[in-house]
Amino acid sequence: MTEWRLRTRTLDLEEPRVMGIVNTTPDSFSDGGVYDAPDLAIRHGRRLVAEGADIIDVGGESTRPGASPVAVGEEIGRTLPVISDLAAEGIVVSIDTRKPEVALAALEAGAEIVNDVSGARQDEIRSLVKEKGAGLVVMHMRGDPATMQDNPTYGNVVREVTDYLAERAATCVSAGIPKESIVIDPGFGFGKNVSHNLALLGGLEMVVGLGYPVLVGTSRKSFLGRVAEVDDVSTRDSLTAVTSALAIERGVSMVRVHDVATSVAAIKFVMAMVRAVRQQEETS
Ligand code: HH2
Repeated sequence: MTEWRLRTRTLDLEEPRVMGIVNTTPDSFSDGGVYDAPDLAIRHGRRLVAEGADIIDVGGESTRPGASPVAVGEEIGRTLPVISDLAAEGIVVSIDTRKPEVALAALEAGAEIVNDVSGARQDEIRSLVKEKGAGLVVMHMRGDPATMQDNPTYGNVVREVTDYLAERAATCVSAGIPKESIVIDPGFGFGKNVSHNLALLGGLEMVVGLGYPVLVGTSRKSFLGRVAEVDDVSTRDSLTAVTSALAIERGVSMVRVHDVATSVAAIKFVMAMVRAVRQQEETS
């Protein structure tokens, strides 16, 4: 049985899980400024849980290319009221941050997971995740958000991302973080062009093969609209659901999405198909 060990509990990963996104930023690429008052963000988090989210990922700094950096105090001020409130209601909360100070404040306010898009490269992040017994998402990113989309190049993107995640996860385990606390994420859109993202989506089985649960976040990312040649939020949400379901079918454990209801429906559909295929195999 696959479980994700978090700060105060474990999450069963036998069934696919959905992480709902709550950005408390004024400038996130798809929902910046919509939930930047705590009461709006808290209400939105509750709504995503009602729609089927298992985890709420709270972020206070945009990672879109060219986003303005946010000071530690400001990031804590944006995220903490939302984290404390949702965690007090029993909701599993993760903090989307690259800053150890923000991660620490979030864990002390009730967050269970640190979602670090920089791959837990900093010693301080690894130490505090170990000390607090938190769950950790280790994501692949090329460079940093300011420069990551400046002509990213790979020989074999699937192999290179997989090798990077294997190396990062091993470093976390050497630092004393239990393997059961780690989830890996190929980082769609982080230092990848359209072809890289498509190759990664098709090649997810290699990432899954590392033996860590995998999280995938395609939600509303620009490659969806670019490939479909129709670019509005509703098309991006539909394609998020399609790519999330595809990822789950390829063995991914969890998806990170803005529009929870549509992805939950798509995942239900693909899981019904997976079960029907298994049943057919057992009876023939
Ligand atoms: N994508 C974004 C932010 N955090 N974390 C993980 N683990 N995986 C992702 O793919 C991922 C992430 C970017 O999306 P969003 O939060 O909507 O935008 P912004 O960074 O502009 O707030």
